[in-house]
Amino acid sequence: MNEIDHLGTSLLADVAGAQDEAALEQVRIAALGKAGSISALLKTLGAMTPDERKEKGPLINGLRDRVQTALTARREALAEAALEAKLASETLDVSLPVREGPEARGRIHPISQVIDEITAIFGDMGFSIAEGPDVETDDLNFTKLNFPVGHPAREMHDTFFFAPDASGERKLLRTHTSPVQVRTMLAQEPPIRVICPGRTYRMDSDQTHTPMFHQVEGLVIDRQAHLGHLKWVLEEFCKAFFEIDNVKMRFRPSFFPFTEPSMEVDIQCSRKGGEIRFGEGDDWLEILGCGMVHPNVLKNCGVDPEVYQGFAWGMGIDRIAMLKYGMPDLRPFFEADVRWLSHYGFRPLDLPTLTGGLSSS
Ligand code: 2NM
Repeated sequence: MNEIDHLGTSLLADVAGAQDEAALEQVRIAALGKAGSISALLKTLGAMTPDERKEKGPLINGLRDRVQTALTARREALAEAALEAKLASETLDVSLPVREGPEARGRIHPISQVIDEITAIFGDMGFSIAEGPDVETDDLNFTKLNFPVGHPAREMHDTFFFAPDASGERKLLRTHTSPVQVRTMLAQEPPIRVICPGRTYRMDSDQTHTPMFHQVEGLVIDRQAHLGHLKWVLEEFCKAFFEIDNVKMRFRPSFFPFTEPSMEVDIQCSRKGGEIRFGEGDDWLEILGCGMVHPNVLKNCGVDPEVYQGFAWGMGIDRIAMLKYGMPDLRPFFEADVRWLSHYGFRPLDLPTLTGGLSSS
């Protein structure tokens, strides 16, 4: 074999043996680069006699063309193989279920859920939501609500008082959300339709009471607001909240300083097998208090009782949350135990709506 064929065989073997594009480039430089073996052969042509050049020229040029063709083919093959390998290593199974992130594992606390449900129901009836401070004045929590100073009704609430400030004023933790309704009446002209959910505090702690609990109170003030409207609003609320088509309610006379007449409301239920069901059976369960706003309260809040009348109600959120979702014990509500929350909590993106369902998860 002559020198040219020998070099050709050797270079083609190098091309075939190159395992990646970098190795192939080294082979190209060794053959066709400035100091490459084929370039060196091409340079020898200049020093040859015309006859010699006629013989060797085509051989050397043929060698260059063959090696160049082989390099191009090998480069394409390597690029294709690299792409195949990349595609094989990067396959995605788009049919796999989505892995839950931390935001999907979080849970909404049942109290937040129930406040959202109540808000959706009363919002749909045209009520606004109002909030106020947890630390209140004696005036807004009691006096304006027709609890006269020294009146025994103040004792009913087991109030947490703060130490008197420099001016001698003694602030307190609100014992109900009624001061928010007082603030609303003082700030707005009737007609008023408002609900006030929030934290409330009483010095009470046993199996069914915690010193902090949650209430939602409602208030309607209008020229002709009357007990018939009150009964309708509460019935519609109970049907929507407990997700039943029909509910029997019982209004019993009661006493609150801020309403006259005052009533406590029971709803019909059955307690077969220790499980409470609403809208059936012949047992009763107390769920809220209500009444016509006392004329003294209207006066104290800048509303003329000769022109306007109103009704109001209040209920414990914690209690109705327990009833609706079958929770036997109140205390875990405030223990921040993730095991309890992952059992009783709600999915964060399933917001309660009247059309989409109040408690779909
Ligand atoms: C209740 C029961 C009955 C009530 C009254 C008022 C206000 F500010 F209008 F006077 N707010 N909330 C009320 C009435 C609350 O809770 C058991």
